[in-house]
Formats: sequence, C-alpha cells, structure tokens
Amino acid sequence: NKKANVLDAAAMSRALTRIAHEILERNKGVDGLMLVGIKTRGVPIARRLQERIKDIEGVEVPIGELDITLYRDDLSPVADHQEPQLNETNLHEQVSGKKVILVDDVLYTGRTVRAAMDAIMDQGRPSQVQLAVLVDRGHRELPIRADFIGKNIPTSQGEIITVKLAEIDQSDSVSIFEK
Ligand code: 3GP
Ligand code: 5GP
Ligand code: MG
Repeated sequence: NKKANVLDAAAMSRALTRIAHEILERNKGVDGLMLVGIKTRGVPIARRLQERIKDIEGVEVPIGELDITLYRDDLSPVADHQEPQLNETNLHEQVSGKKVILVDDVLYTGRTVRAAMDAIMDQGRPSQVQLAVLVDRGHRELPIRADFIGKNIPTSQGEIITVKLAEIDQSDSVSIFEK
C-alpha cells in the first residue's frame, strides 16, 4: 500500500539533468568517463544520463551494463555457498584507465555496489570509480556512499521504494510503500 509519491516524471527528469551537470562538473568534462548501469533499472537511468551528457557536451560517453545478482551475499542461503559470479557482463568498452560511474536506481545496504565494484575490478583497473543513484534510502551495511544522488529518502526498514521508469514500467515515478 502506497504511502507517498516522492518524485513525478518532471521531478525525476530535473534530478537526472542535475546529476548529468554534477558529473561533468566533478570530472571537468567527459574525458575518460564511462557509465555502467546496474541491471535492471540502473541501465535505463545510465542511458538517460548518457543522453543528457550528449545534449550538454556533444559527446556520447561509453556505456556498459552489469548484472551482479549472484554477487549479492544476502540473496539466498544457496547463493551464500556459491562462488560470486557475474550473471552477464556487457561491458562494451575496456574499463582500464577509465573513470567508471556506476549507476543504480536505489542505494540501500551497499552490498550491490560492493559487488559491482568487484565485477568492475575483474575487468581491469579503472582510474576511479564513482557512484550515481536515483534514490538513497539509507540503511547502509558497508562503508559505501554515492557521489551523485537524485533524492535522499530516509526510510524505515519496513518501507520499500518503488521506482518506475518509462522504458520498463511505461511511466516515471518514485514512491514509498509500506511492506
Ligand atoms: P531493479 O532490478 O530494477 O533494480 O532487486 C531486484 C528488484 O526488486 C529491483 O529492481 C528493485 O526495484 C526491486 N526491489 C524493491 N524493493 C526492494 C528491496 O527492498 N530490496 C531489493 N534488493 N530489491 C527491491
Ligand atoms: P543494496 O544492495 O544497496 O541493499 O540494494 C541495492 C539494490 O537493491 C538496488 O539495485 C535496488 O534495485 C534494490 N533495492 C534495495 N532496496 C530497494 C527499494 O527499497 N526499492 C527498490 N526499488 N529497489 C531497492
Ligand atoms: Mg536496482
């Protein structure tokens, strides 16, 4: 059951435009940048950032995708005993020497991002790794923070954030639900 709408399509659009500008400001342009979306919803968010950066700078930053589900150490009791392993990597570009910007929809415990960093490091040696998320809902279990945040949403453990994206869900919104 829904408790509150947090972002509508216009607000999400403005947040992503701001993040695109922040990425360019922090990195003094597009040189060496690479965007890597974490499946599922991190991928369309990364594509939107790529599009905005192209609008601003006229350059298409390379983009990759990571599916790190099996890297999560809290996924299931079975997964706990498996060697962490990529479900699928689609890193079209080499990460070595790049400033890799990981992109995800929601940052929560930080375990997904830790696993994503492992996966990136397996591919090569980036010069930097940065993190952009649409929503930071708190409750970190690891010393991980985002460099670029669309919206900080303090949540209780019993709440979940629903992120809808037009590419997947036919419309854009972020809302809070009670489990
Ligand atoms: P995503 O793959 O688009 O990121 O984690 C798998 C999916 O379940 C995620 O979609 C996410 O949107 C959704 N989800 C909703 N609430 C939670 C939650 O509390 N934890 C996790 N891990 N996923 C959640
Ligand atoms: P973490 O590994 O930081 O605990 O969780 C991050 C991943 O789990 C993100 O990729 C995100 O999709 C998902 N996730 C965790 N909590 C939520 C939530 O409240 N809402 C949504 N939509 N996804 C969540
Ligand atoms: Mg996600």
